[in-house]
Amino acid sequence: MGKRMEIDRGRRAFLRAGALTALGTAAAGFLGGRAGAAPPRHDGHNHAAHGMAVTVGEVDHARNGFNPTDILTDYDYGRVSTLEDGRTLREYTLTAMDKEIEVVPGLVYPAWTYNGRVPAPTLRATEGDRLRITFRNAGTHPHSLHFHGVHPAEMDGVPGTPGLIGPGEEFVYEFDAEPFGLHLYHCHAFPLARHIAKGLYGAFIVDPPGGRPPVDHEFVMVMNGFDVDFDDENDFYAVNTIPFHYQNHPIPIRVGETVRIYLVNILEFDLINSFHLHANFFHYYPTGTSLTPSEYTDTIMQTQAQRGILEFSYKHPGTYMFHAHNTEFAELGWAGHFLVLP
Ligand SMILES: [Cu+2]
Repeated sequence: MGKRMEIDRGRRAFLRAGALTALGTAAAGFLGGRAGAAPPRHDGHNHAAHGMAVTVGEVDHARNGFNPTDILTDYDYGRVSTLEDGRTLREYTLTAMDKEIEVVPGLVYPAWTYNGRVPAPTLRATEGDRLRITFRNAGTHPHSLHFHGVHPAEMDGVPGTPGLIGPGEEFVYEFDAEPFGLHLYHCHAFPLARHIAKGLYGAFIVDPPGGRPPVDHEFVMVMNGFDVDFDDENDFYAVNTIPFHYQNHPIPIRVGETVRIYLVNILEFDLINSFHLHANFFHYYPTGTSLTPSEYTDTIMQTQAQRGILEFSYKHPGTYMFHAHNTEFAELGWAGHFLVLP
C-alpha cells in the first residue's frame, strides 16, 4: 500500500504541476474527469467529475506524422520479390530517429521512433518468407531491432551482436518469418526500459501459410503508455499512442461483421495490462500461434511483450467501450469505443 500511495502521489503531483505549465488550458479538461479539477459550471454542478475522463481538443496528427485511426489497418508487407528457390523475399527499411510527438493536446514528448511513428510500422509476412530489414540509426543513441520469433543469434539485435548499432550506422537483418503468430519487435539497447518506453516498438504479424479465415475487419492495437516526466512511472496510457483516441474517434463496424484484433502489450514500468470488451465476448488466440482459440471471454491480461488475437462480432447496434480493466489505466487514456452500426 505504501508503494501504491507513493505512485499515486507522484502522478497527481505531476498532473497538478502540469495543469499550471506544460499541459496548458486545453489539457486541463483532461483533469476534469481525473481529479474533478474542471471549473464548476454556472449551475454550480461539476459535470466532469461524474463523467468519463477524456481529453479536450485534438493532437496535431499531421505534425506527429501518424494517426491512430490509420494505424489500425496499416500493414507493411515490404517490397516483395521472389528468390531463386521460389520463396518470397520481403524487404523493409526502418530508420531510428528522435522525434517530438504530441501525446495529449499541448503536451509534446521527446520520443525515439522507428520511421517517425509510435508504434512503429506493423510488419507483416507469411510463415516461411525470407525477411531482409535494412536498419539505419539516424538517432542520437545506439539502437537495434530485436524481433520476437525464431532466428540466428547474430540477428537477435542485443548488445554483443552486430545488430546493435551506433548513431549514423546501418545494419541488415535477414532471417525467415517463423513461427506464424502475432509477434513484436523493439530496440534492445540498454537501459532497455528507457529505449522501449521512448517509443521503439512495433507489431510483427506472421500469417500462417494460406492465411487465417477471412474476416470483415482486422485491427492492430499496441497497448502502450508514456512517462512524460521521466520518473519511471507512466502518466498516460493508450492503444496506439494517443490517449482516448478511439473514444474521441469511435471505430465503426456493423452488426454481424467479423472483427479480428491483433493485440500487443509493450507497456513499460507497469507489470500487467489488460483488454476488456463491453457487452460481448471474444475468442482468444494467445500469441496467435494456433488456429484454435484457447478461451471465450470478455477480458484478458498481458504482461510486457505478451500478445494475442481476438475475434468477435456484435449482435446489437450501439456504442460499446473497450478499455483496460486496470481502471486507473482506463482513466488515464486507455479507453475507446466501437460504434456498431445496424
Ligand atoms: Cu534503442
